[in-house]
Amino acid sequence: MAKNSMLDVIIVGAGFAGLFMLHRMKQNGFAARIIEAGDGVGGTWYWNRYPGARCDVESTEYSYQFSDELQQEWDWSERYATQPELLNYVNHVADRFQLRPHIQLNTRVTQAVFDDENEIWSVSLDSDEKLSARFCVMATGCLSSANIPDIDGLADFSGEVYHTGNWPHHRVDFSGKKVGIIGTGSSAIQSIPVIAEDAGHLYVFQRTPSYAVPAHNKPLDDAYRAAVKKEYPARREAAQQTRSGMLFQVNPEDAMTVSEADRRAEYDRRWKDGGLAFLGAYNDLLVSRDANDTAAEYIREKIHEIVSDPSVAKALSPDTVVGCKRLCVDTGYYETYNRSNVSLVDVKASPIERITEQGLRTQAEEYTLDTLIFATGFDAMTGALLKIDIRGRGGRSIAEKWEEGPKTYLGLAMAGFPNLFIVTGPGSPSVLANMMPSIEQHVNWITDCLTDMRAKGRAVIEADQVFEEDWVSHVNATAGKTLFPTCNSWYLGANIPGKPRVFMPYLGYPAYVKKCNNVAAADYEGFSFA
Ligand code: NA7
Repeated sequence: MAKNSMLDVIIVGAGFAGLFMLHRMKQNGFAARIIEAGDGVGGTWYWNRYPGARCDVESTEYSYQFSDELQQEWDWSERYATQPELLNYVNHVADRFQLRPHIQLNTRVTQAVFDDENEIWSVSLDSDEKLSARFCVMATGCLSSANIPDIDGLADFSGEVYHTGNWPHHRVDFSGKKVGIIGTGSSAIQSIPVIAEDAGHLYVFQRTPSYAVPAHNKPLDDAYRAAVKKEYPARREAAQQTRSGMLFQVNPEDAMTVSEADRRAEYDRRWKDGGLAFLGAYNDLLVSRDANDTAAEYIREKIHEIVSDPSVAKALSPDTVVGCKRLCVDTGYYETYNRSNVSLVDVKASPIERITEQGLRTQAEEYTLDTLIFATGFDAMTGALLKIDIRGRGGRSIAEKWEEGPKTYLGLAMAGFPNLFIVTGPGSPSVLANMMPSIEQHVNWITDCLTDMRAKGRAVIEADQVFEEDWVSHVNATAGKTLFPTCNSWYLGANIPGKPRVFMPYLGYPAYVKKCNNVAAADYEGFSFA
C-alpha cells in the first residue's frame, strides 16, 4: 500500500458499496483508499457467516451490473446465493479490478473531522495512523452495527455466545448441544432450520413473530444462466423501472377490487413461486390495511397448515401488517417447529428475566444452554455512522445533528458536513430497494459529482440546510402515506431503545433515481460549492 497520508478520497468500508466506489475512483484518476475493519472484503457478507445465511434477492439481480464482462463471466449456482458464494464473488471483484492494493484491512476509522480552514477531512484510525483527504465516502452499510440487547447477566453465561451479524470464521459445532436463539427476524429464520438439524435441542426465544414466505431456492442450470446473460442489459433496465429495483411483477390491481377466490389464486401463485414477489400480489398491500389483512390472513393460514401443533402455529402467527417489517424469505422455517428437538418459547408472554451462568431464565422457566445466539438484528442505517466520531463544520458532530433522527439531503450528503458522502444513507431508498442497483446509482452519482467538480475547479460541495429539511419532510410524508409506520421495525429505529422513531429509508425507487439525476443536471441543485 502506498504510504501517502494525503488522499483525494477516503472510503470507509469494503463491502459492495466501498469496492465499487474505489473502482470508480481509480478509473477516474482519484487517489483513493478504503479503510476496512474486517480482515477481508465483503462487508455484510464478510460478517454474516451464520449457518443458512443467504441473500433474499435473486442472485442474478443481487450482483453488479457496471461491467458486462463481469456479469458474463460469473456463474451463479443458485436462485438465492449463499453467503460463501457471495463472499467468493466479492473477492473475485476485488481481484478482477485490482482493488486490493488500495484497501487497508484490519483497521477501524475512529474519527473524521473536517478542518474548516484547510477544507480537508482528517481521519483517525485505530492503528494510531492519521490520514487526510479532500473527500470522505461512508460506505459503512445499512445493517452493519450489531445489536446485542442489554439483558442482565450476559457476562455470567459460561457457554458460547454468538451474534448472527458477527459470526466467527470457524465452524460452530452444535451437535448434541442445547442451543438458545433470541430473535425471530430474517437472520433467525434462515439459521434456525439449519441449526436445528445439528443441535441436541434448539430453544427459539421469540418476542414478535415475523411473516415468512418460502424462498423455493433451487440450483440454476446452464440454460437458465445463458438466457439471463443474454438478456442482462434488458433485465437490468427493466428492474430500474420497478419500485423494488427487482424484476418481479407488481400487480397493478388493488386487493379489494377482486373476488376472494381471485385473491387466493394470486396469493397461491406467488407463494408457489416464492420470494419477496409475494408483496407484489396487489398494488395497495402497503397502503391499505384491509388489503394487507388479506395477505396476512393468507400467511397465517399457511402457518397453520404447515405447523402441526396448533398452539405453536398460533404463537408463530403475527397480527401485524405484512411487509411493515422486512418480509422474511425462508427455507423450511415453519416446518422446523414440527421437529421434536425444537421448542418455541414466547418471551412476550413470559419475558426474559436474565441470562444465568447455565442459560437463560424467563419469568416462567429456566433453560439450560450450551450455546446462546443473538439473532437480534442491527442498529440499522445510522448505527455504523454514529459509531465513528464524525465532525463537520465548527466541530459539530453527526450525533448532535441527528439527535432527533437522521437528517440528510437525498440520503447522500448533509448540511454542515462538506465533501462527505454516504452511500445508501438514511433518506435514500437503500434497504427498500435492491441494494445492488441502489449502491451503483449512488456511487455513480458521487463519481460524476467529483469529476464535475474537478472539471469546474470546485473544491468543496455541501448540502444546503433548506433543501435538506425539505427532503427530510418529504421522506417522512411519503412514509406517512403508507402502513410502514404502524409497527416497531428497524426501518423506524424502533428496535433500539432510545433511538428516535423516524422512518429512515425513502419509499420511491425509480422516482428517486430521476430526482438525483435532475439535481445533478441542474448543476447540483440544493448543494453549494466553494
Ligand atoms: P431483525 O429483523 O431486526 O430481527 C431481530 C429479532 O430479534 C426480532 O425478532 C426482535 O424481536 C428480536 N429481539 C431484539 N431484541 C430482543 C430482545 N431484547 N428480546 C427478545 N427478542 C429480541 O434482525 P435480523 O438480523 O434478523 O434481520 C435484519 C435484516 O437483515 C433483515 O430485515 C433483512 O433485511 C436482512 P422484536 O421484533 O423486536 O420484538
